[in-house]
Amino acid sequence: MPRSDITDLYRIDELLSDEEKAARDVVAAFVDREYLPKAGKYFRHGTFPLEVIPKLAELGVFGATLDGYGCAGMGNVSYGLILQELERGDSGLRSFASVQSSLCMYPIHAFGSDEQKERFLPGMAKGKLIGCFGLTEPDFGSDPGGMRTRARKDGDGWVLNGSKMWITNGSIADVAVVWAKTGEGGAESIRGYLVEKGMPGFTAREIEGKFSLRASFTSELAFQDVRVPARNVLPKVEGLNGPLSCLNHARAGIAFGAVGAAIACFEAAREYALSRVQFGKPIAAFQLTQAKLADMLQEIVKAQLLSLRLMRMKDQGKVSAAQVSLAKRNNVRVAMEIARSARSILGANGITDEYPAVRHMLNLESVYTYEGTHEVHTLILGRAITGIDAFS
Ligand code: TGC
Ligand code: FAD
Repeated sequence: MPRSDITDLYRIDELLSDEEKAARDVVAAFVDREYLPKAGKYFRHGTFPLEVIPKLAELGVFGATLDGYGCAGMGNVSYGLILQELERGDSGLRSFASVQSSLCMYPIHAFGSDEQKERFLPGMAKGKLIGCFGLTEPDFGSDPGGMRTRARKDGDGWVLNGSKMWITNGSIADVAVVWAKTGEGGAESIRGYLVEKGMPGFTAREIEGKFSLRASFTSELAFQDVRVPARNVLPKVEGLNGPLSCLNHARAGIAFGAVGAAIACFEAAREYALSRVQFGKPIAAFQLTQAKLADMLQEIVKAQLLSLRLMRMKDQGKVSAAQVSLAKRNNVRVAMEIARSARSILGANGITDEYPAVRHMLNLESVYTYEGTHEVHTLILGRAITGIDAFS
């Protein structure tokens, strides 16, 4: 849906092609019609509605930017706008799409054999096969190069041992892209393995007790002597740059997605401020409320322009990791601030799931941490600015 005149103050709409607007609008209509009416319930009950998966597939959401194999072959701006609309629904909904598309289909498409692409991608595009991405481990989050998961060559295939933590879609996935070291040495030996549901020794367990991304599966994966055949090893990638290049793709989408959460919070706060009367006036008439709304809109416009420029550069194939980091870092932080500010405008009502602000506020805590924490992106930028690595 085109944004209201006030939310789209800088007429971003005029910078989009008809194709980009169409990609956005069908997903926006789907989210309005099918997700938002139940978003609070999904969050409250900690459930992800699996029934949305085939519907999203029909809209061309999965692997949207990939060519062939039943994927839509859209540009990155269209993909970003789709993620924006999904995250306007809920970060859990956007996470599902990000992981399926950017973190599972993308590495298979970029680094897989022809046979692997034929085997997995068409089913994933249709939402019939679900994927996940296992990089983080219990003891290695920001520093994935230290991972302990090991793959040992055994005859024709490999034997995998180790564990992965905080894996989105892990317990429902048919295929997991698992990153493991092949030797005892450094990150240069990291390779990607396609571990399939049901392989003996592979288990996935849901992580309980989350107060964030409740409408999303987040799992721990364990590998005990899992035999992975040679045909399930990604042949075209070795080293930490493999998983990190998938993250470039996903992080750019997250930068765009976070704008959707911010828009949802801003629109809810504005509507409430206009109708809620205190001291004989709508609270929107108070200067302090107007200042909050003005700050929100200003940051939304800036974040939208940043995301759009990022994706246009990505379409031209010339985006750098530092550019991606700046957008992820900025947009997620401002979305968090906007969610918090919207929550305050909503007063006591703002703490319930009748309104979206507190749900987005809690979800964005995860988004701030995953795909590189805010601090990691600060250090990536710091390294780009100074040439000095301050990670260790
Ligand atoms: P460093 O020495 O910097 O790099 C090692 C190798 O990787 C290359 N590289 C990249 N390649 C592609 N894209 C990037 N962004 C890259 N950054 C680095 C680099 O050139 C080098 O290649 P080579 O060939 O010279 O060996 O590695 P480091 O160990 O110092 O670590 C760098 C650091 C900290 C930036 C990196 O490890 C990092 O990004 N850490 C954060 C980990 C992270 O983001 N994990 C995310 C897990 S997935 C997830 O959260 C999904 S949430 C999904 C959802 O629900 O939406
Ligand atoms: P740590 O790395 O232990 O960091 C803890 C704190 O220390 C952070 O504030 C961090 O910024 C700070 N810190 C660390 N190093 C430095 C430094 N050098 N300088 C300054 N500060 C530093 N991972 C996957 O592989 N696949 C997934 O699908 C996935 N989905 C996720 C879903 C959810 C809901 C969540 C919450 C996480 C998910 N993750 C996933 C994991 C996520 O990528 C990690 O949580 C993230 O990389 C941070 O790792 P950590 O939690 O171990 O924190």
